[in-house]
Amino acid sequence: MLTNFAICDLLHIDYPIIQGGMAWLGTAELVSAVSNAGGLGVIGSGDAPTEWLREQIRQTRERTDRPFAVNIMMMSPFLADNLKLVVEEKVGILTFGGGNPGGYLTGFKEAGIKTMPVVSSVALARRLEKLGADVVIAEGMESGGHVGETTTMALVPQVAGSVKVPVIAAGGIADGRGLVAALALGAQGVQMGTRFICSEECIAHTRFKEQILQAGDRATIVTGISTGHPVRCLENKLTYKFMALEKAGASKDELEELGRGKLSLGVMQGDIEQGSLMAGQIAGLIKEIKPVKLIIQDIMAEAQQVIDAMGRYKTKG
Ligand code: TUI
Repeated sequence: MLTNFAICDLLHIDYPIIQGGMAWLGTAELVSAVSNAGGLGVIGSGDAPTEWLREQIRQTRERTDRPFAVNIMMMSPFLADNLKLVVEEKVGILTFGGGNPGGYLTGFKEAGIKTMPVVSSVALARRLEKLGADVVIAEGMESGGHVGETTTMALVPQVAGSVKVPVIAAGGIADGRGLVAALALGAQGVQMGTRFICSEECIAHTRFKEQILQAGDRATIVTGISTGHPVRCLENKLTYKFMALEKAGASKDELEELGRGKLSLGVMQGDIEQGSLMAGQIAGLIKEIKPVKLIIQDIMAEAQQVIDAMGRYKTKG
């Protein structure tokens, strides 16, 4: 069994596998399953109201004694109240997405909370390390949802070479090969979103999970580049409409209006044509819905096999 991951000692987890903090889907069901299986479950607060977040924290604590985290989405209309709540609730670990949490990191450090911002550039990784981030999650543009411009393959080694804190790789990872590749690039572990959507415990609508299982390598597309909020989703009627409007020079307001409420329509209500199906490029690799525990065990076992097989490249004699 692979061992000696510094990130596991830091976060008090068994395996260097973190669940992406997905809005709507990072609920107590998935979070507790990931944490109980030895990874780090992450509640995805998205743009949900603070009371929803309080309830998810409470339910997660009922279901697990293991460490878990909350993802703070920086564009949330409830940002200020969510930040207050996680301190009040003494949540031990936070991840951040969709914006720069730099101004808040010192405060969390003083409150004894570990912080793991998601970054898509070396510059931001460096800045946030200086401000006290305990870990940085380097997320490539293969990811689902809000994305940067650099691939995981190029971003992770550059971030790992630029900061002293542990780096977690995210974007395009769903199996043991991806974990080993991330380690080879200088990361200490991985964060995965799309792989965990196709778990038994994830509350996503079955039609959304099936769309991921049926996806090929070119199933996703990035829309919203003109609005400054590029988002990767499975291609469907909504993304075609969005692209057509963008091409026609629609205003930011019009495009934002088209996107409103579409994530829950897709991932919760299962409207696979008109809803937003945020998923990463690795969707094409995922062929089975499995229990979270098996997902994590299979990844760790495959990573071990891959590392053992690498021995054949050693020089003889
Ligand atoms: O944040 C994500 N993925 C996301 S956020 C999102 S938005 C949303 N979700 C649900 C409901 C409503 C809205 C969907 N998917 N990944 C982490 C990530 N963060 N990727 C890139 C960034 C990022 C972007 C800009 C981090 C920092 C940043 O700062 C800009 C600056 O100020 O330099």
